[in-house]
Amino acid sequence: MENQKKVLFSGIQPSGYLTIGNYLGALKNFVKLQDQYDCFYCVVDLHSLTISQVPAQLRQNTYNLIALYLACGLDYKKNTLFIQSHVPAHCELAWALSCYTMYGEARRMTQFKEKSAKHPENINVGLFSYPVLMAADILLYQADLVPVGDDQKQHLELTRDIATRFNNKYSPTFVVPEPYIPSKKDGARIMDLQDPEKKMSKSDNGGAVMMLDSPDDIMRKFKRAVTDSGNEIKYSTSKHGISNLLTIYSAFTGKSILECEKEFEGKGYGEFKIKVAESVIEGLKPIQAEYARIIKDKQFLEEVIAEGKQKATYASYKTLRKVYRKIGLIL
Ligand code: ATP
Ligand code: LTN
Repeated sequence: MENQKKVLFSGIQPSGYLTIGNYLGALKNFVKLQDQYDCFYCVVDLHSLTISQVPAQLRQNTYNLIALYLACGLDYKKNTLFIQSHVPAHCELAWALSCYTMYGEARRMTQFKEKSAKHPENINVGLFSYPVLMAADILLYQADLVPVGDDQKQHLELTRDIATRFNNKYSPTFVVPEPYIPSKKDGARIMDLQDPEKKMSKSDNGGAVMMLDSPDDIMRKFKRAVTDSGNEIKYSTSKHGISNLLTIYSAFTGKSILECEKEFEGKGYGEFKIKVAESVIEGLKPIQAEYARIIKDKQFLEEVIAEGKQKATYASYKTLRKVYRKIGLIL
């Protein structure tokens, strides 16, 4: 009998070391959801080509990300952990879907606008069609749920529009996926510690805290975090730095924002920052220890990758064949 569980798909780019934003916005939920869903967790290496990469580093980042998935507690037997470029169906479906995506829709994507502004020397066509490849990733596996950070919401909406358009033009083919985005206070968008109005990002890491940073580095980064000129530790839309630190503290300790505010009533920013750093150091400690063990075991990593490739290939071609048949290609 077929697996009755609903399907979950998500991906992270191997574009550098992961930040605690990637962890709280995405990875932490991957672990939480793995028992409930039939999960596909992908290392989206093809997406990372949209920004210039150093080949040797890209290869290393890809292994690192697989090891980090495992270190966070993702079970490779229960889930499918795999590398996007190992399954050609992603590119094949992306091409087909690009013919059902309007230029005007793609042009509206804020990530495209932001990344174009950040890399004016490399506004490539891949950067523009990035969301179509992302839609292909998700729709290939008939995913019901996609856990992502808030910055990916617009791409998920586009994916839903493409799926619905295709289903209406032919016949029901794709599951229309739902996003799973944590609430703002749970870490949907962790901000940069040096510029708390900007998203913390792994490829632009001025004020980013990395999951594999040493305790000393983590402490130093939090001590230098930008706050405001006030002295109250309160969550507020006008206090970007403090609100961000409260979100991080709340997510790492499991306490509500209200509890955190109470805990620091009458306390100074300096003391608060140290406590936040300590919670992050503690929270990352077991993951870092597991990571250090796994990354050395190349043979094991290769085994995980090979198994993922096989499982993902099988699942994806079922959908691709169905699509090709419906649009009139000869199989
Ligand atoms: P890049 O800087 O290379 O664009 P990134 O740090 O934005 O990378 P992605 O690989 O694009 O990371 O994203 C992986 C996942 O992490 C996505 O689900 C994304 O929404 C989430 N994410 C990224 N940054 C943050 C953040 N600052 N806060 C919460 N979630 C985040
Ligand atoms: N665009 C995503 C990465 C990504 C993704 C996906 C996430 C590529 N394909 C499919 C969820 C589902 C990002 O994190 N920037």
